[in-house]
Amino acid sequence: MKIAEMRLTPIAMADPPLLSSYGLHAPYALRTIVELVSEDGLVGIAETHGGAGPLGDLERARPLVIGRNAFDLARLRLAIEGDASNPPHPATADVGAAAKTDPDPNALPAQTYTLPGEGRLDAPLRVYAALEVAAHDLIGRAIGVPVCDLLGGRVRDEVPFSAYLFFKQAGGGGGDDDARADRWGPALDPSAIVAQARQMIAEYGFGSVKLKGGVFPPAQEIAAMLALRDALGPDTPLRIDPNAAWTVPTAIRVGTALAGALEYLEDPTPTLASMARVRHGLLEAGIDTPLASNTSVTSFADVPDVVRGGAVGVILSDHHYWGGLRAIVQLGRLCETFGVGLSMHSNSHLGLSLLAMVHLAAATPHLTFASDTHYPWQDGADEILDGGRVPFTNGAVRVPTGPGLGATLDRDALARGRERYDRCGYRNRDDAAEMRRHIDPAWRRVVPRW
Ligand code: GKR
Ligand code: MG
Repeated sequence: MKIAEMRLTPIAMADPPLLSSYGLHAPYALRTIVELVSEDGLVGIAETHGGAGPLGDLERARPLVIGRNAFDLARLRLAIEGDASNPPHPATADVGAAAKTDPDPNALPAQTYTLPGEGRLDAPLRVYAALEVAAHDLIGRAIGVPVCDLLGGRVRDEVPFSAYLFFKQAGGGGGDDDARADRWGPALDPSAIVAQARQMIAEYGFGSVKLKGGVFPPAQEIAAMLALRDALGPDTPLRIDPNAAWTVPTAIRVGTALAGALEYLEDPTPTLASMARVRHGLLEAGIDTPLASNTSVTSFADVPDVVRGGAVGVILSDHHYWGGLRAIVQLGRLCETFGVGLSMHSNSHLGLSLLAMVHLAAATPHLTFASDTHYPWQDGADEILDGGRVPFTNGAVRVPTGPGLGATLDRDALARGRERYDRCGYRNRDDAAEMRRHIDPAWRRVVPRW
Protein backbone atom coordinates (compact mmCIF):
# COMPACT_ATOMS: atom_id res chain seq x y z
CA MET A 1 0.00 0.00 0.00
CA LYS A 2 2.09 2.87 -1.32
CA ILE A 3 1.87 6.34 0.17
CA ALA A 4 1.14 8.71 -2.68
CA GLU A 5 0.75 11.97 -0.80
CA MET A 6 1.60 13.55 2.54
CA ARG A 7 -0.41 16.56 3.68
CA LEU A 8 0.77 18.69 6.57
CA THR A 9 -1.59 21.25 8.08
CA PRO A 10 -0.37 23.54 10.85
CA ILE A 11 -3.24 24.64 13.08
CA ALA A 12 -3.78 26.85 16.10
CA MET A 13 -6.42 26.42 18.79
CA ALA A 14 -7.48 28.72 21.60
CA ASP A 15 -5.71 27.99 24.87
CA PRO A 16 -6.49 29.59 28.25
CA PRO A 17 -3.80 31.40 30.29
CA LEU A 18 -2.54 28.41 32.28
CA LEU A 19 0.49 28.81 34.56
CA SER A 20 3.47 26.55 35.10
CA SER A 21 7.13 26.85 35.98
CA TYR A 22 7.67 27.54 32.25
CA GLY A 23 5.53 30.67 32.40
CA LEU A 24 2.10 31.32 30.92
CA HIS A 25 0.25 29.59 28.09
CA ALA A 26 -0.21 31.86 25.06
CA PRO A 27 -3.74 32.57 23.72
CA TYR A 28 -3.17 29.88 21.10
CA ALA A 29 -1.56 26.45 21.21
CA LEU A 30 -0.08 25.05 18.00
CA ARG A 31 -0.45 21.56 16.52
CA THR A 32 0.34 19.88 13.21
CA ILE A 33 -2.07 17.52 11.46
CA VAL A 34 -0.50 14.85 9.27
CA GLU A 35 -2.37 13.04 6.50
CA LEU A 36 -0.92 10.13 4.55
CA VAL A 37 -2.86 9.34 1.38
CA SER A 38 -2.48 5.91 -0.21
CA GLU A 39 -2.40 5.27 -3.96
CA ASP A 40 -6.01 4.09 -3.80
CA GLY A 41 -7.12 7.24 -1.99
CA LEU A 42 -7.38 6.06 1.64
CA VAL A 43 -6.30 8.64 4.23
CA GLY A 44 -4.49 8.01 7.53
CA ILE A 45 -4.31 10.87 10.03
CA ALA A 46 -2.28 11.93 13.07
CA GLU A 47 -1.73 14.96 15.32
CA THR A 48 1.62 16.11 16.65
CA HIS A 49 3.46 19.10 18.11
CA GLY A 50 2.91 22.38 16.32
CA GLY A 51 4.79 25.38 15.07
CA ALA A 52 7.64 25.96 12.67
CA GLY A 53 10.13 23.40 14.05
CA PRO A 54 7.97 20.26 13.94
CA LEU A 55 6.40 21.35 10.65
CA GLY A 56 9.79 21.90 9.00
CA ASP A 57 11.11 18.57 10.30
CA LEU A 58 8.11 16.72 8.88
CA GLU A 59 8.46 18.54 5.59
CA ARG A 60 12.11 17.47 5.30
CA ALA A 61 11.04 13.84 5.72
CA ARG A 62 8.71 14.02 2.70
CA PRO A 63 11.11 12.32 0.24
CA LEU A 64 11.45 9.40 2.69
CA VAL A 65 7.68 8.98 2.89
CA ILE A 66 6.32 9.37 -0.63
CA GLY A 67 6.31 6.09 -2.54
CA ARG A 68 6.99 4.00 0.59
CA ASN A 69 4.72 1.14 1.57
CA ALA A 70 2.73 2.16 4.67
CA PHE A 71 3.77 -1.13 6.31
CA ASP A 72 7.47 -0.34 5.84
CA LEU A 73 7.78 1.41 9.19
CA ALA A 74 10.96 -0.06 10.67
CA ARG A 75 12.97 1.12 7.67
CA LEU A 76 11.17 4.45 7.66
CA ARG A 77 12.40 5.03 11.21
CA LEU A 78 15.96 4.11 10.28
CA ALA A 79 15.82 6.33 7.21
CA ILE A 80 14.55 9.26 9.27
CA GLU A 81 17.23 8.67 11.85
CA GLY A 82 19.62 8.87 8.95
CA ASP A 83 21.84 5.90 9.52
CA ALA A 84 20.05 2.92 8.05
CA SER A 85 23.16 0.75 7.82
CA ASN A 86 24.32 1.32 11.37
CA PRO A 87 21.54 2.53 13.67
CA PRO A 88 22.77 3.87 17.02
CA HIS A 89 21.91 1.76 20.02
CA PRO A 90 19.32 3.73 21.97
CA ALA A 91 21.33 3.46 25.15
CA THR A 92 24.46 4.88 23.57
CA ALA A 93 23.09 7.32 21.01
CA ASP A 94 24.12 10.87 21.81
CA VAL A 95 20.76 12.58 21.63
CA GLY A 96 22.47 15.89 22.28
CA ALA A 97 24.74 15.64 19.26
CA ALA A 98 24.34 18.38 16.67
CA ALA A 99 24.70 16.07 13.69
CA LYS A 100 25.56 12.47 12.85
CA THR A 101 27.56 11.09 9.96
CA ASP A 102 24.80 10.88 7.51
CA PRO A 103 24.83 8.68 4.42
CA ASP A 104 21.32 9.70 3.41
CA PRO A 105 21.01 13.27 2.07
CA ASN A 106 17.32 13.33 3.01
CA ALA A 107 17.85 12.26 6.61
CA LEU A 108 17.05 14.64 9.38
CA PRO A 109 19.91 15.94 11.51
CA ALA A 110 19.81 14.45 14.99
CA GLN A 111 18.70 17.77 16.42
CA THR A 112 17.18 17.93 19.84
CA TYR A 113 14.57 20.36 21.04
CA THR A 114 13.83 21.56 24.50
CA LEU A 115 10.15 22.28 24.68
CA PRO A 116 8.26 23.36 27.74
CA GLY A 117 7.55 20.32 29.83
CA GLU A 118 9.31 17.79 27.68
CA GLY A 119 12.99 17.88 28.50
CA ARG A 120 15.18 16.93 25.54
CA LEU A 121 13.33 15.75 22.49
CA ASP A 122 14.74 13.80 19.62
CA ALA A 123 13.48 15.42 16.42
CA PRO A 124 13.76 12.35 14.16
CA LEU A 125 11.79 10.24 16.62
CA ARG A 126 9.10 12.89 16.86
CA VAL A 127 8.80 13.02 13.07
CA TYR A 128 8.71 9.25 12.85
CA ALA A 129 6.07 9.04 15.60
CA ALA A 130 3.63 11.28 13.74
CA LEU A 131 4.09 9.31 10.53
CA GLU A 132 3.81 6.00 12.38
CA VAL A 133 0.45 6.98 13.90
CA ALA A 134 -0.89 8.13 10.50
CA ALA A 135 0.39 4.92 8.88
CA HIS A 136 -1.39 2.83 11.53
CA ASP A 137 -4.60 4.72 10.90
CA LEU A 138 -4.16 4.15 7.16
CA ILE A 139 -3.46 0.43 7.57
CA GLY A 140 -6.38 0.04 9.99
CA ARG A 141 -8.68 1.66 7.44
CA ALA A 142 -7.36 -0.48 4.61
CA ILE A 143 -7.91 -3.77 6.41
CA GLY A 144 -10.91 -2.70 8.47
CA VAL A 145 -9.56 -3.00 12.03
CA PRO A 146 -9.05 -0.51 14.85
CA VAL A 147 -5.49 0.68 15.52
CA CYS A 148 -5.40 -1.06 18.90
CA ASP A 149 -5.78 -4.39 17.06
CA LEU A 150 -2.66 -3.59 15.05
CA LEU A 151 -0.83 -3.02 18.34
CA GLY A 152 -1.70 -6.42 19.74
CA GLY A 153 -5.37 -6.10 20.60
CA ARG A 154 -7.24 -4.38 23.37
CA VAL A 155 -6.92 -5.34 27.01
CA ARG A 156 -9.46 -2.70 28.04
CA ASP A 157 -12.51 -1.11 26.42
CA GLU A 158 -12.29 2.15 28.36
CA VAL A 159 -9.19 4.21 29.02
CA PRO A 160 -9.11 6.27 32.23
CA PHE A 161 -7.68 9.78 32.30
CA SER A 162 -6.83 12.10 35.16
CA ALA A 163 -8.16 15.62 35.73
CA TYR A 164 -5.35 18.09 35.02
CA LEU A 165 -5.70 21.22 37.15
CA PHE A 166 -3.74 24.42 36.56
CA PHE A 167 -3.29 27.66 38.39
CA LYS A 168 -4.80 30.02 35.88
CA GLN A 169 -5.23 33.69 35.06
CA ALA A 170 -8.67 34.97 34.05
CA GLY A 171 -9.49 34.38 30.37
CA GLY A 172 -10.60 31.67 28.00
CA GLY A 173 -7.84 31.99 25.39
CA GLY A 174 -7.99 33.11 21.77
CA GLY A 175 -6.88 36.45 20.33
CA ASP A 176 -8.66 39.77 20.85
CA ASP A 177 -10.91 39.30 17.81
CA ASP A 178 -11.51 35.67 18.73
CA ALA A 179 -11.66 35.72 22.57
CA ARG A 180 -13.32 32.65 24.07
CA ALA A 181 -15.58 32.53 27.08
CA ASP A 182 -13.69 31.77 30.29
CA ARG A 183 -15.52 28.59 31.27
CA TRP A 184 -13.21 27.93 34.23
CA GLY A 185 -12.49 31.33 35.74
CA PRO A 186 -9.23 32.37 37.36
CA ALA A 187 -7.59 29.95 39.80
CA LEU A 188 -4.90 31.54 41.90
CA ASP A 189 -5.49 30.07 45.35
CA PRO A 190 -6.42 26.74 46.95
CA SER A 191 -10.16 27.35 47.06
CA ALA A 192 -10.25 28.22 43.35
CA ILE A 193 -8.25 25.05 42.59
CA VAL A 194 -10.80 23.01 44.52
CA ALA A 195 -13.61 24.70 42.53
CA GLN A 196 -11.76 23.90 39.28
CA ALA A 197 -11.42 20.26 40.36
CA ARG A 198 -15.10 20.01 41.21
CA GLN A 199 -16.10 21.48 37.85
CA MET A 200 -13.76 19.22 35.88
CA ILE A 201 -14.91 16.13 37.76
CA ALA A 202 -18.57 17.11 37.32
CA GLU A 203 -18.09 17.51 33.56
CA TYR A 204 -15.78 14.58 32.86
CA GLY A 205 -16.11 12.21 35.82
CA PHE A 206 -12.36 11.95 36.43
CA GLY A 207 -11.37 9.65 39.28
CA SER A 208 -7.85 10.98 39.85
CA VAL A 209 -6.50 14.53 39.91
CA LYS A 210 -3.19 16.19 38.99
CA LEU A 211 -2.18 19.75 39.83
CA LYS A 212 0.42 21.56 37.76
CA GLY A 213 2.60 23.17 40.43
CA GLY A 214 5.85 25.13 40.38
CA VAL A 215 3.89 28.37 40.13
CA PHE A 216 3.59 29.63 43.71
CA PRO A 217 5.80 29.16 46.78
CA PRO A 218 5.58 25.52 47.89
CA ALA A 219 3.56 26.30 51.05
CA GLN A 220 0.71 27.58 48.84
CA GLU A 221 0.85 24.52 46.62
CA ILE A 222 0.91 22.19 49.63
CA ALA A 223 -2.18 24.04 50.88
CA ALA A 224 -3.88 23.52 47.51
CA MET A 225 -3.12 19.79 47.57
CA LEU A 226 -4.37 19.40 51.14
CA ALA A 227 -7.50 21.36 50.23
CA LEU A 228 -8.05 18.97 47.31
CA ARG A 229 -7.61 15.96 49.57
CA ASP A 230 -10.08 17.38 52.09
CA ALA A 231 -12.59 18.26 49.40
CA LEU A 232 -12.34 15.10 47.30
CA GLY A 233 -11.67 12.61 50.06
CA PRO A 234 -8.84 10.11 50.56
CA ASP A 235 -10.05 7.81 47.78
CA THR A 236 -9.26 10.26 44.98
CA PRO A 237 -5.62 9.75 43.95
CA LEU A 238 -3.71 13.05 43.73
CA ARG A 239 -0.50 14.10 41.96
CA ILE A 240 1.49 17.33 41.79
CA ASP A 241 3.99 18.26 39.07
CA PRO A 242 6.12 21.41 39.59
CA ASN A 243 8.17 20.73 36.43
CA ALA A 244 11.44 20.69 38.35
CA ALA A 245 10.91 24.02 40.13
CA TRP A 246 12.13 22.70 43.50
CA THR A 247 15.48 22.02 45.12
CA VAL A 248 16.06 18.59 46.61
CA PRO A 249 15.40 19.80 50.20
CA THR A 250 12.21 21.57 49.07
CA ALA A 251 11.01 18.47 47.24
CA ILE A 252 11.62 16.36 50.34
CA ARG A 253 9.78 18.95 52.44
CA VAL A 254 6.78 18.98 50.09
CA GLY A 255 6.79 15.19 49.80
CA THR A 256 6.82 14.96 53.59
CA ALA A 257 4.00 17.47 54.00
CA LEU A 258 1.93 15.52 51.47
CA ALA A 259 2.83 12.06 52.79
CA GLY A 260 -0.12 9.74 52.30
CA ALA A 261 -1.92 12.24 50.07
CA LEU A 262 -0.13 11.54 46.77
CA GLU A 263 -0.25 8.57 44.41
CA TYR A 264 2.97 9.98 42.95
CA LEU A 265 5.16 13.07 42.99
CA GLU A 266 6.01 14.17 39.44
CA ASP A 267 9.30 15.78 38.39
CA PRO A 268 9.96 17.65 41.63
CA THR A 269 13.58 18.24 40.50
CA PRO A 270 15.22 18.28 37.06
CA THR A 271 17.52 15.26 36.77
CA LEU A 272 17.56 11.57 37.57
CA ALA A 273 20.44 12.20 39.99
CA SER A 274 18.50 14.84 41.92
CA MET A 275 15.34 12.72 41.85
CA ALA A 276 17.40 9.91 43.41
CA ARG A 277 18.32 12.25 46.27
CA VAL A 278 14.66 13.19 46.73
CA ARG A 279 13.64 9.54 46.79
CA HIS A 280 16.39 8.73 49.27
CA GLY A 281 15.37 11.61 51.55
CA LEU A 282 11.72 10.58 51.49
CA LEU A 283 12.49 6.94 52.18
CA GLU A 284 14.69 7.96 55.10
CA ALA A 285 11.68 9.78 56.50
CA GLY A 286 9.62 6.61 56.02
CA ILE A 287 7.70 8.01 53.02
CA ASP A 288 7.32 5.69 50.05
CA THR A 289 5.57 8.06 47.62
CA PRO A 290 6.68 7.02 44.10
CA LEU A 291 8.38 9.61 41.89
CA ALA A 292 7.19 9.98 38.31
CA SER A 293 8.88 11.72 35.39
CA ASN A 294 8.37 13.05 31.90
CA THR A 295 11.26 15.53 32.17
CA SER A 296 14.29 13.48 33.15
CA VAL A 297 13.03 10.40 31.30
CA THR A 298 12.21 11.21 27.68
CA SER A 299 13.54 8.31 25.62
CA PHE A 300 14.70 4.69 25.68
CA ALA A 301 18.21 6.04 26.27
CA ASP A 302 17.09 7.06 29.77
CA VAL A 303 15.56 3.71 30.70
CA PRO A 304 18.79 1.94 31.79
CA ASP A 305 19.45 4.73 34.30
CA VAL A 306 15.85 4.57 35.54
CA VAL A 307 16.25 0.85 36.15
CA ARG A 308 19.73 1.16 37.68
CA GLY A 309 18.86 4.15 39.85
CA GLY A 310 15.53 2.89 41.11
CA ALA A 311 14.38 6.42 42.03
CA VAL A 312 11.75 6.95 39.34
CA GLY A 313 8.88 4.57 39.96
CA VAL A 314 6.63 5.76 37.14
CA ILE A 315 7.62 6.68 33.57
CA LEU A 316 5.26 9.18 31.99
CA SER A 317 5.44 8.14 28.37
CA ASP A 318 4.37 10.10 25.33
CA HIS A 319 4.07 8.47 21.92
CA HIS A 320 4.55 11.87 20.24
CA TYR A 321 8.25 11.93 21.14
CA TRP A 322 9.20 8.42 22.28
CA GLY A 323 8.82 7.19 18.71
CA GLY A 324 5.18 6.28 18.18
CA LEU A 325 2.60 3.79 19.34
CA ARG A 326 4.65 0.62 19.04
CA ALA A 327 7.51 2.22 20.96
CA ILE A 328 5.24 2.75 23.96
CA VAL A 329 3.83 -0.77 23.75
CA GLN A 330 7.46 -1.96 23.90
CA LEU A 331 8.19 0.44 26.74
CA GLY A 332 5.26 -1.14 28.59
CA ARG A 333 6.91 -4.56 28.39
CA LEU A 334 10.19 -3.09 29.65
CA CYS A 335 8.47 -1.33 32.54
CA GLU A 336 6.61 -4.50 33.42
CA THR A 337 9.86 -6.49 33.36
CA PHE A 338 11.69 -4.06 35.63
CA GLY A 339 8.79 -3.26 37.94
CA VAL A 340 8.46 0.38 36.86
CA GLY A 341 5.00 1.98 36.60
CA LEU A 342 3.79 3.53 33.36
CA SER A 343 1.42 6.32 32.50
CA MET A 344 1.10 9.00 29.81
CA HIS A 345 2.15 12.64 29.74
CA SER A 346 0.23 15.22 27.73
CA ASN A 347 0.53 18.66 26.23
CA SER A 348 -2.22 20.88 24.81
CA HIS A 349 -3.90 18.68 22.20
CA LEU A 350 -7.08 17.94 20.29
CA GLY A 351 -9.14 14.78 19.87
CA LEU A 352 -6.88 13.15 17.30
CA SER A 353 -3.96 12.89 19.73
CA LEU A 354 -6.42 11.76 22.39
CA LEU A 355 -7.67 8.90 20.21
CA ALA A 356 -4.11 7.78 19.46
CA MET A 357 -3.48 7.70 23.24
CA VAL A 358 -6.70 5.74 23.73
CA HIS A 359 -5.80 3.01 21.20
CA LEU A 360 -2.30 2.82 22.64
CA ALA A 361 -3.58 2.56 26.20
CA ALA A 362 -6.05 -0.11 25.13
CA ALA A 363 -3.19 -2.26 23.83
CA THR A 364 -0.74 -1.64 26.70
CA PRO A 365 -1.54 -4.03 29.56
CA HIS A 366 1.03 -2.50 31.90
CA LEU A 367 -0.46 0.99 31.98
CA THR A 368 -0.64 1.38 35.71
CA PHE A 369 -2.15 4.86 36.18
CA ALA A 370 -4.81 7.07 34.62
CA SER A 371 -3.15 9.14 31.87
CA ASP A 372 -2.81 12.91 31.73
CA THR A 373 -4.82 14.93 29.26
CA HIS A 374 -5.09 18.66 28.55
CA TYR A 375 -8.28 18.00 26.54
CA PRO A 376 -10.71 19.75 28.93
CA TRP A 377 -8.78 23.00 28.40
CA GLN A 378 -9.45 23.11 24.67
CA ASP A 379 -12.54 24.80 23.27
CA GLY A 380 -14.97 22.45 21.51
CA ALA A 381 -15.23 25.01 18.70
CA ASP A 382 -11.64 24.17 17.70
CA GLU A 383 -12.06 20.39 17.44
CA ILE A 384 -11.11 19.14 13.97
CA LEU A 385 -12.82 15.73 14.04
CA ASP A 386 -16.09 14.94 12.30
CA GLY A 387 -18.72 14.75 15.01
CA GLY A 388 -16.85 17.16 17.31
CA ARG A 389 -15.36 16.46 20.75
CA VAL A 390 -14.41 12.99 21.90
CA PRO A 391 -16.80 12.12 24.76
CA PHE A 392 -15.73 11.08 28.28
CA THR A 393 -17.77 8.93 30.64
CA ASN A 394 -16.67 8.47 34.24
CA GLY A 395 -13.29 10.00 33.40
CA ALA A 396 -12.64 7.50 30.61
CA VAL A 397 -12.79 7.36 26.81
CA ARG A 398 -14.32 4.33 25.12
CA VAL A 399 -11.93 2.61 22.75
CA PRO A 400 -13.33 3.01 19.23
CA THR A 401 -14.31 -0.16 17.38
CA GLY A 402 -14.29 1.22 13.82
CA PRO A 403 -11.32 1.02 11.44
CA GLY A 404 -8.12 2.95 12.17
CA LEU A 405 -8.21 5.52 14.95
CA GLY A 406 -11.98 5.71 14.54
CA ALA A 407 -12.25 9.32 13.41
CA THR A 408 -12.11 11.41 10.26
CA LEU A 409 -11.23 15.06 9.75
CA ASP A 410 -13.85 17.77 9.56
CA ARG A 411 -12.35 19.66 6.60
CA ASP A 412 -14.03 22.96 7.47
CA ALA A 413 -12.82 22.79 11.06
CA LEU A 414 -9.33 21.93 9.86
CA ALA A 415 -9.36 24.92 7.51
CA ARG A 416 -10.44 27.17 10.39
CA GLY A 417 -7.55 25.82 12.49
CA ARG A 418 -5.20 26.62 9.62
CA GLU A 419 -6.58 30.15 9.29
CA ARG A 420 -6.09 30.65 13.03
CA TYR A 421 -2.48 29.50 12.62
CA ASP A 422 -1.90 31.95 9.80
CA ARG A 423 -3.49 34.80 11.73
CA CYS A 424 -2.14 34.23 15.23
CA GLY A 425 1.52 34.90 14.49
CA TYR A 426 2.84 32.29 16.95
CA ARG A 427 5.32 29.85 15.45
CA ASN A 428 6.65 28.21 18.59
CA ARG A 429 5.66 27.89 22.22
CA ASP A 430 7.28 30.47 24.50
CA ASP A 431 5.53 30.53 27.86
CA ALA A 432 8.25 32.74 29.39
CA ALA A 433 7.66 35.46 26.79
CA GLU A 434 3.91 35.34 27.52
CA MET A 435 4.62 35.69 31.21
CA ARG A 436 6.75 38.77 30.57
CA ARG A 437 4.16 40.25 28.21
CA HIS A 438 1.16 39.84 30.51
CA ILE A 439 2.33 39.48 34.10
CA ASP A 440 5.89 40.44 34.94
CA PRO A 441 8.23 42.13 32.42
CA ALA A 442 11.25 40.84 34.38
CA TRP A 443 10.11 37.22 34.61
CA ARG A 444 12.47 34.46 33.60
CA ARG A 445 12.45 30.76 34.20
CA VAL A 446 14.58 29.80 37.18
CA VAL A 447 15.12 26.12 37.94
CA PRO A 448 15.04 25.46 40.80
CA ARG A 449 13.07 28.51 41.93
CA TRP A 450 12.34 27.31 45.46
O1 GKR B 1 0.88 22.57 29.61
O2 GKR B 1 2.04 23.92 30.82
C1 GKR B 1 1.77 22.80 30.43
C2 GKR B 1 2.51 21.62 30.99
O3 GKR B 1 3.48 22.06 31.90
C3 GKR B 1 3.16 20.83 29.89
O4 GKR B 1 3.96 21.66 29.09
C4 GKR B 1 3.99 19.71 30.42
O5 GKR B 1 4.68 19.13 29.33
O6 GKR B 1 2.00 18.64 31.14
C5 GKR B 1 3.31 18.54 30.99
C6 GKR B 1 4.01 17.85 32.14
O7 GKR B 1 3.45 16.98 32.72
O8 GKR B 1 5.16 18.17 32.42
MG1 MG C 1 5.01 16.40 33.98
